[in-house]
Amino acid sequence: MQMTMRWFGTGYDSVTLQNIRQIPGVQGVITTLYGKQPGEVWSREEISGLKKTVEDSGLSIAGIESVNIHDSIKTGSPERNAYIANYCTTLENLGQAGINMVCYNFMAVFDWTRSDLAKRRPDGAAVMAYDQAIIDKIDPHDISSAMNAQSNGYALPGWEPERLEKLKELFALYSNIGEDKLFAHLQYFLEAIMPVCEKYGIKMAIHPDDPAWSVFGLPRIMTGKETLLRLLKLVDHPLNGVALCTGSLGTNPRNDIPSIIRAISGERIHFVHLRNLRHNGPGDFEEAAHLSSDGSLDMYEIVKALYDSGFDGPIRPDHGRTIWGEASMPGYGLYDRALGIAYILGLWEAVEKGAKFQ
Ligand SMILES: [Mn+2]
Repeated sequence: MQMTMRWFGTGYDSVTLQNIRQIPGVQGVITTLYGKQPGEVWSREEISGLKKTVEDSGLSIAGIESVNIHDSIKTGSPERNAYIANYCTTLENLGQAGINMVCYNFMAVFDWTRSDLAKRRPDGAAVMAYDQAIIDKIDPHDISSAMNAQSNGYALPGWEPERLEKLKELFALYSNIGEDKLFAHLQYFLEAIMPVCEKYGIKMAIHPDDPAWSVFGLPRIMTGKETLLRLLKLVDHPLNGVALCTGSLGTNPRNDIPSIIRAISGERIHFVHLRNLRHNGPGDFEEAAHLSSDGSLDMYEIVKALYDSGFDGPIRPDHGRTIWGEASMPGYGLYDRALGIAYILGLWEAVEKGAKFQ
C-alpha cells in the first residue's frame, strides 16, 4: 500500500507539495494536468514538466486523477474514435513517463454532485453535503453555477464551466442514452485502450458515480457491487479495475463496502479513496471526518477488507472537512486530510500487525 494525497497542481491548489511532503507516511501524489479539457492530448513535455515539479519536491507521481473522458466517447457519437485515439496518445505519453495508474469516471453530464459545499456542523467545521430534496428543486441548468458559486474561487474537479456552458446540447446528446448503452460505450472504450495499457502496464481505475444513483434523470452505472462486477467481467482484463471510493459507494446505505472489496478482490482494485460520511436520512448525507466514530461507515472493517484482499496500490484520503479557519477548495484543505492520513495509516498498521500475530 502506498499512502498518497491528491494535489491539483501549481496555481490550482492551496496545498503545496512541501505541505504534503511533511505529512508522515505520504510517499506520492495523485495529480493531473488540471487545465486540460476532456479529449485534449497530454503532450510529453507537459507530462515531464509535471513530473519534474513533483519529483523536485521529493515526492513522486503515484497516479493520475483524472484523465477525463470526452462526451463523444460516453455517448458513442461518430467522433468517438478520434477522441479515443487522443486518449491512447495521452496514455502512451504517460506510460513513457513511467506513470501507470489512471483514474477516470464515466458519469453522464455531471460529475460528483452536492447540494451544499460548506454545511456547518455543530463543532463549527464545514463539510460538503447532499440532500436529494434540495437537488430535486434545482433546475439542472442552475446546478453548475450553484456548485461553482460555492467553490471559494477554485476550479472544481469535473465542473469545467467551458464544458457545462453547453448544457442544453449535453442533455440532448444523452437524451437517448440509457444504462445499457452507457455500459456498451464504456466497454467499447476500454477494449480500444487496453492494447496501449498493456504496453505500459497502465492500470485503469474507474471511479464510482457520486452519489451512487441517478441524478437529474441521467443514467448512472457505477453504483454498487453488481454493476462494478459487471464491468470487470465485461472487459475481463487485469488492467481494467476500480478506484474504490468509500465516500461515493457509501452514499447508498445498502452498499456494504467490505463485502464489495472482497467481491472485487485486491487485484482489480487499482486505487482507493477513503473517507467517511454520515447518513441523515434517505438521499440525505453529509461528509464527515475520516474516523469510524464520526460517520456511518466502519473504517476499520474497510481497511481490514482491503488488507485481506491483497490490495497493494495507492490510497488517498478523500474529501476532508474545512477546519481551523483554512481557506481551500471545498473538501481539499490540508488539515483534515492530513488527520485522515494519520488515522488511515494507524488502522493499516494495526491490521497488518494483527494479521502477523494471528
Ligand atoms: Mn472519490
